[in-house]
Amino acid sequence: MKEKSGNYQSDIHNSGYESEYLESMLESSDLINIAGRETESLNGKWNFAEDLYDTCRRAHWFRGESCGFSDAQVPLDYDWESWEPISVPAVWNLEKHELHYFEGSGVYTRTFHYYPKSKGERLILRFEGAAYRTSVFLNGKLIGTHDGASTPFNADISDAVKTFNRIIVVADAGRNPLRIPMENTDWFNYGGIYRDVYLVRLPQVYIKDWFIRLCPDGTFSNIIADIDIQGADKSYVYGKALLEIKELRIKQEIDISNGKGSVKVSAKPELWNPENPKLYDVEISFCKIDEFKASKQKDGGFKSSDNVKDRIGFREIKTKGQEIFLNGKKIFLRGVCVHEDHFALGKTTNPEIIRQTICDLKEMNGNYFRLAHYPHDGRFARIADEEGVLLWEEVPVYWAVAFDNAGTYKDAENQLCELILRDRNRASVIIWSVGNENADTDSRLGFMSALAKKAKELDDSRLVSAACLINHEKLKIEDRLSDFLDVIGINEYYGWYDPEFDKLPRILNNSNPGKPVLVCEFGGDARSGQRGSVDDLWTEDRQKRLYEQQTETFKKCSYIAGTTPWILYDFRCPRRLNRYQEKFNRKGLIDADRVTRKPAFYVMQKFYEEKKQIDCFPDTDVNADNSV
Ligand code: GCB
Repeated sequence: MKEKSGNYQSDIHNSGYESEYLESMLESSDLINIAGRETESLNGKWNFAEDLYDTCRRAHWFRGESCGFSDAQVPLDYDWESWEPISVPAVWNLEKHELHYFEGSGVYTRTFHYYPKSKGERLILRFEGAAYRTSVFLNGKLIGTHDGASTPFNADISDAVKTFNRIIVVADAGRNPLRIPMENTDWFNYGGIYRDVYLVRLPQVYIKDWFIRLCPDGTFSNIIADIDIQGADKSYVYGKALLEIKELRIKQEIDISNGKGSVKVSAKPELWNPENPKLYDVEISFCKIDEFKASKQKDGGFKSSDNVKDRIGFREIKTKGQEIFLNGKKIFLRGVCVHEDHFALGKTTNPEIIRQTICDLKEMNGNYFRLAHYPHDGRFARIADEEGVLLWEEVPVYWAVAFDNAGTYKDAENQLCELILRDRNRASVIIWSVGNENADTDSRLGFMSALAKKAKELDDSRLVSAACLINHEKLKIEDRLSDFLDVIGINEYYGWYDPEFDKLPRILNNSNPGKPVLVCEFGGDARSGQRGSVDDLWTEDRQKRLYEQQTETFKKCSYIAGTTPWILYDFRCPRRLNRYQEKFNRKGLIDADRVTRKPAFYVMQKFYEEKKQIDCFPDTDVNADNSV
């Protein structure tokens, strides 16, 4: 603690001012599954100011909630109502030209009225995504701070809300070497509240979460449901939950004690798969133990105090030897990587964009996306469930994060948990990835193996992977993390960053991974419309040739179980400063306009057409012994 003098001014001489905001973090343990619940949107115009010196938090501006600028007795440096309106959700970088490279704190504020609809109801304030340290204030009080740009968070504001409310959100986009992601990435650092914000009303005791899936026992005949109930004091929540899946004639009572209940029910659901993305309507209701007897109804149901609805698909994903099996059938993952980056909207997206992205994948004969390098909007997995697309989802443990720092691990694990809790009821999601391109050091091994274990602990119905580096010295697929992964992901850029393409077939022949391998990245840059010979860098011709070489090589390798070239669309990237790139990574198979196909797109289309034929007539069953 620094010595303070008599004329110390705490709003100025306060370099450690941020710590008070980090005392109440909004974390995965607070996350409420709000799928299928009624929401009240807080999207729209908010007042906004770029607060380069973080004065709102430094000088506690948020405390002056009630007095407007005009009735203040002392001069104020802020003036909520006169601040320029800005859209929520949106990245500020594309809202105003001056904010294109702004990486400081943006202060957002708006008001709302609240009238309770039922006695004792709880009110939840939910953010689907804000970048990348966000402090939320309501009526002059700190509600909490969230770290991470791409996962949802919520706060129970029941005790702070009034009839007329002012909400203030400070979204700090400043890159930081100790956080996830760290300060150096190969994508654009968009800032702001860029995903939906809303209010959700809940009863006093409510269904906090549910995890409903096919039991991964190879029989396709059992469904497991875990239910989590939250009350004022979780440990005293006792009662009954009811799980109903009408189409499967399931109506199953579940005992809830200490806020938790689990059940395994036998059922023969039609299995979800890309050709037949069958989803079932699932309903869960809850009744407290002291109200249970009186609430019993003749049809076996009961009058519930809370209920939720979801649409869930049932499928099994497994590996055996060096192959991946979906519902017992061998599958080749015909994929492509995609960033959320959109030319006009940045990281903000909408259902039309997501559906168009899926159409582009299907045009390429694909069935699978690697959603790189951070959790994409939650609607992606929902729409993929409907459209029959498989997904790899990832947390931004990207490159050289501070693997030996305990706080960095906590941040990574929290984001992983938030992602898994958000999406583990989505059949489309088959792989959790714990990171990308991290050098094989001891501290990285400890950090990422712990993440892999955490993913398994939260979810036994999916595969765990990471996009690893190849051992370039030994020319071999070799990474100590592989022992903790179900599937080994590799990134390789032979023919591009390393011009000696022949190393790739040597590496593949030289390796015996013993597990399925996904080529998570390969490719090269081509400026759309740039022509030349196959030797000319940055041309479509060179990129096409590279894709031909790569796909021909993959065809000869038995343990490659899927591929995701880098990348579907060109994307903004401030590190890319040559005349062809002009601040874009140009490795897209489609231009940043999301329309213009480059010739390499059709090379992938042809490769996947061939792979699709094999998938249509599979000769391999998970029960057969296919070990190599
Ligand atoms: C990689 C990274 C990816 C980059 C890509 C590139 O290995 O995983 O984020 O954008 O290479 O274009 O260099």
